[in-house]
Amino acid sequence: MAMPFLDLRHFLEYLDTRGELLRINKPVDVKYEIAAYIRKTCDTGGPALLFEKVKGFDCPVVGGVFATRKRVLDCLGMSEADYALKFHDALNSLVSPRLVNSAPCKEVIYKGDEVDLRKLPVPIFSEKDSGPFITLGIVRSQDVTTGRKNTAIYRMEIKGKNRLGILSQDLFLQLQRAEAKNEALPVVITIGTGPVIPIASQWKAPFGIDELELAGALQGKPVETVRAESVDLDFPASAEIVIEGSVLPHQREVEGPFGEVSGYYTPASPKPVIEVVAITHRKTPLFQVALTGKPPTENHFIKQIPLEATFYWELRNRFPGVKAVHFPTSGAVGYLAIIAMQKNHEYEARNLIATMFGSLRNKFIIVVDEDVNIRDIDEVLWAVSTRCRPAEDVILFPRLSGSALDPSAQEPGASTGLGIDATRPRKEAFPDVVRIPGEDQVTLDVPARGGDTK
Ligand SMILES: Cc1cc2nc3c(=O)[nH]c(=O)nc-3n(C[C@H](O)[C@H](O)[C@H](O)COP(=O)(O)O)c2cc1C
Ligand SMILES: [Mn+2]
Repeated sequence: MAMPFLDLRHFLEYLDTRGELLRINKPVDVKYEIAAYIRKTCDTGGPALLFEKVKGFDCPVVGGVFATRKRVLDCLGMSEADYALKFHDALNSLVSPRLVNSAPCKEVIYKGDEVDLRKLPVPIFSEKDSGPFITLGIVRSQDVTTGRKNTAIYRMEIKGKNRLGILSQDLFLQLQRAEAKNEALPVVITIGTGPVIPIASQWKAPFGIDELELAGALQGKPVETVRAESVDLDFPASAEIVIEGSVLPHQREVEGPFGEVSGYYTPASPKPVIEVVAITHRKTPLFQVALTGKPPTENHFIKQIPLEATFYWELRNRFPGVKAVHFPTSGAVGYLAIIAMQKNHEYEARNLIATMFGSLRNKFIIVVDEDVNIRDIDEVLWAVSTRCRPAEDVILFPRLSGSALDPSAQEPGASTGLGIDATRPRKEAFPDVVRIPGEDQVTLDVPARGGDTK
């Protein structure tokens, strides 16, 4: 049985044995060149990329690890057939992290004046980005009032030797609570952790629930954490590189623009600032990056499996007929949800749509019957075209709170929900789908031609 990988290096070794790790020996530039390579591998379903020589830096860069949906499943030790149920079980039995005493990411320690973020090979990704961004930093923080921890990926712009800008969600709520007490918010940023951790961090867990507990459950083993050097926090011990510091209270500095997950730039705007007080790393660390931009990118594939699985779990609790959930990359993994369900009541698909309007993934929701393959957009559009009566089955819900990054939003973070019920009515007779007896048994064995070796 496939096992989840607990460490990035082991996963890279595994990819190597499968011909899915390309070592790039030619010196590459952090400005655009690394991103261009990852763009190519995302567009072609290509290998993970190890940039062995980065111009001006000692530290190699790894990117494209999550450039395909299949690799995300592989690092979890899961398959298309079992991931939804495995997440379902994990979400029902979270596993707390386990503190250990030491970790290789403490082999080299820089503190105070020795700290210099500019020594890290942080790429500049897209043409109009305002500077280098850490795109695969796992940010861990703790609420000052409840003591509850949070783990998520947030983009961070390098703003000097010890300053970072940050765009965040739950962490921003924690910051506001710290600011109410005029306190800074300590954070630890880890780069190059075991691959299950970035995936688990995409669960939009209720505020106050630590996403590392899902990582532990998915791994079937607690995530090992170690104490930070300079702040009172623990963080994943598997990290390659660790950045410790605090979000400064009541300080905002302009951050951005940045080429985002929607496929468009988000404009510059004032954002919170992290002051870095320590950097630690392994003796020969790897700097891991993830491409963000027009779909499909790593950003989309990192989110896709955990979003589908966590929504499946949540929706199943209310609607036992839900069979599968898909967030296509064309919808930037969040703006378009397709759900297959077996209705137990005539209008249940509409209740399901109403529930989705209540989530943050509420822009376009298509509900189809369980006979439709929701991973096949053509089949979904066939169901919409033939099973939906627009006047009755299309539901608009204006002025919802939604994605902060949707370029079409009338105001930032505002959304109009559109639900399409493309399920057949239960009570009325609906024509049968055309089928030919024996169609599944036919195989077309095209005779091999001369010269073909396969
Ligand atoms: C590569 C990558 C980059 C991301 N960058 C950001 C970001 O800059 N800001 C943000 O709020 N969310 C970002 N996300 C999404 C969050 O990590 C995700 O929504 C997470 O569930 C938020 O956790 P939270 O609810 O604890 O804040 C990113 C996701 C990925 C995969
Ligand atoms: Mn959270």
